[in-house]
Amino acid sequence: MSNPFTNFQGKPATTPGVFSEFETRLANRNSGAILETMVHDITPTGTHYLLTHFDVPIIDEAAFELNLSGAFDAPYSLSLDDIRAMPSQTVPVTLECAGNGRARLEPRSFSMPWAYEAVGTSEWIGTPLAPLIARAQPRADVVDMSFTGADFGYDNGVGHRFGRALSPEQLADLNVMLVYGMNGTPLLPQHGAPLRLIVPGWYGMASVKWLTDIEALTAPYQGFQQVRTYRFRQDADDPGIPITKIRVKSLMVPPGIPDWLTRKRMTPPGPVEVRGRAWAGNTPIARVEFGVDGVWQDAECAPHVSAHAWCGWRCTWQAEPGWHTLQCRATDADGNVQPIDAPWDHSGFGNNAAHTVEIYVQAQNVAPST
Ligand SMILES: Nc1nc2c(c(=O)[nH]1)N[C@H]1C(S)=C(S)[C@@H](COP(=O)(O)O)O[C@H]1N2
Ligand SMILES: [Mo]
Repeated sequence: MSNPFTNFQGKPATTPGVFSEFETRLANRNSGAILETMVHDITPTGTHYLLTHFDVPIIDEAAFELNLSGAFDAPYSLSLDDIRAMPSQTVPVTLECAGNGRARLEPRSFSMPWAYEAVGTSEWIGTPLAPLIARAQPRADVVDMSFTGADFGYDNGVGHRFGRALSPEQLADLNVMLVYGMNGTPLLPQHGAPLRLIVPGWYGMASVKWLTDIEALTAPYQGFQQVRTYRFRQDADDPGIPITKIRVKSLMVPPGIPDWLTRKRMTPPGPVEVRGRAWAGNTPIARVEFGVDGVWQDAECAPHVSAHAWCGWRCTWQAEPGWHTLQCRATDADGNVQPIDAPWDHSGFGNNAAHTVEIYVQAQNVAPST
């Protein structure tokens, strides 16, 4: 099918060097977390990262319907009031965008240029999905359940509504929720209001926002966001491996005070308490290490905020004068260790390389001045 975005030649597969205007405009739309708020177990709502491919759809809540259709014996629709009247649960879940860290690959994929900030933890308020699916009575030959959002746009010349699917086995394995609230308040438009999916433990693309349709399919789902992207690939022709669970990762709250432009840091010498977060999908974190110029020490980990959310960590660094490179890396209970160097990926997905912060330890007292 022909459209104005077919055969768009302006997008290189990967690119080195400076960021383009396209990338910086995407970065303005899709804000990232403010790392210093990671002192909180729950990310303040206004600083939860955003990733919206197309436009935020404006949805009339009174007219809203969630439709369950396809290979169900008892398909039906629900209003928002119906969904809000169902048993509600509030679950802290850490969400991370699969593209987090993309900007730090060289050459990088030409897309949303995340460095470290596409992660956050919210208390999602909603109802478990499984009973709603069971009530519709999926037929025995269902192989995929698709979840489609109200947002429509083009990517690589293909017009589509944002959609994803999960197999019956994946649905049985994951505590998927239908969500209408976040941190004690109604879901904000940019986070998927009035209704979204939350798929705990998986990268964010699975958590479809502005959800309006659930369809039971007897053939594998072929939606663009499932088949054409969100796959680990080595090059453009690689069929790739579907992206699922969030890889083990940690971040630190950058210590000291920043330089406006470079975000490099400065701190006086002596003991510095360094804090951060670590997560690995639904797998517990077994260990977090903090490194100074390549010398590592174990950090102390707090309990996970929930089975689906990050844990806090802290350690004391004896800061000595001069420039230093600070890093952190986590190990999960399955023995997966966060790498120091970024794992290459054609689309910049799944970069869980160690977080690196440059800091100068200054002996004399630096008084605030204007
Ligand atoms: N309908 C729809 N759902 C979507 C997206 C989207 O663009 N459209 N983006 C996905 C991606 S890639 C991520 S990382 C998460 C981000 O959720 P947030 O913006 O609430 O942080 O939403 C997912 N769900
Ligand atoms: Mo994402």
